[in-house]
Amino acid sequence: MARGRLCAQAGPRALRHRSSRRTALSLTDDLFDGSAAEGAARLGLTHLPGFALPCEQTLLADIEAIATAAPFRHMLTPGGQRMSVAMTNCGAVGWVTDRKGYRYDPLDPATGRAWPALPASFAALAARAASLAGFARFGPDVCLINRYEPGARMSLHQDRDERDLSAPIVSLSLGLDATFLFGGLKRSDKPFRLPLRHGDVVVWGGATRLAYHGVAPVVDGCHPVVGRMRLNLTMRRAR
Ligand code: MD3
Ligand code: FE
Repeated sequence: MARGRLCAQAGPRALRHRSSRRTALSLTDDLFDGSAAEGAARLGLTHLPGFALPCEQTLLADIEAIATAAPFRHMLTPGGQRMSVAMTNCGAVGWVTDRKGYRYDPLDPATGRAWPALPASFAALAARAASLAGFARFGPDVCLINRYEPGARMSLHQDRDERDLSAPIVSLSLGLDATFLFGGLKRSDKPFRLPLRHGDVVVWGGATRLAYHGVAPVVDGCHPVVGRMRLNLTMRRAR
């Protein structure tokens, strides 16, 4: 993944960056003027800015090990379009798409092997975030890892390939900033724009689980720790 090497000013800037970020817990404060709890209740999402910063190095090392065993690749949509986001997975099954459709597959089609195990660091972070959001005992069994290079985007879609839609999804953003597009239950509902930054964690569940969502094209830049990319982890219960 060439962390840091892509960035001229890696080391010292990384530390300044870390210490300048909020690390305190704050719920959905980028979205709402009113009480954060009220916003979360209305939309069914809990935004935890900077929640993952204390484990940034462990998470990045774990992602690097996963990408060595199961390389990032640009999958094809069922319609034959190459996705601009590169993906890999870890856990019991992995989310894949090709001409045959979307599905969870116990084997990585690129290697024919099982996906790497879900690291303890991912599962622990997801469980802690979910519990703060009111989902007790959430234990993810899969994690999709999305890699956005500048210009990469994800168009509005619903996630409905998981068996139990009552389980939340925990997402973690690392690297370049992104604008998350958060729509309603119809594709035509005008989306909210939620800025997501390095270290942010969002818990999505309940009313929002079937909302349309996407990511605006990632603006070029160089993150001092992660380099010229955005990484997003989505931890889910798939089976
Ligand atoms: C809200 N990924 O992989 S993560 C995806 O930033 C995906 O890479 C985005 O959408 C990303 O499917 C967003 C946050 C997320 C994931 C699933 C959701 C938000 C969601 C499902 C329902 C509502
Ligand atoms: Fe999604």
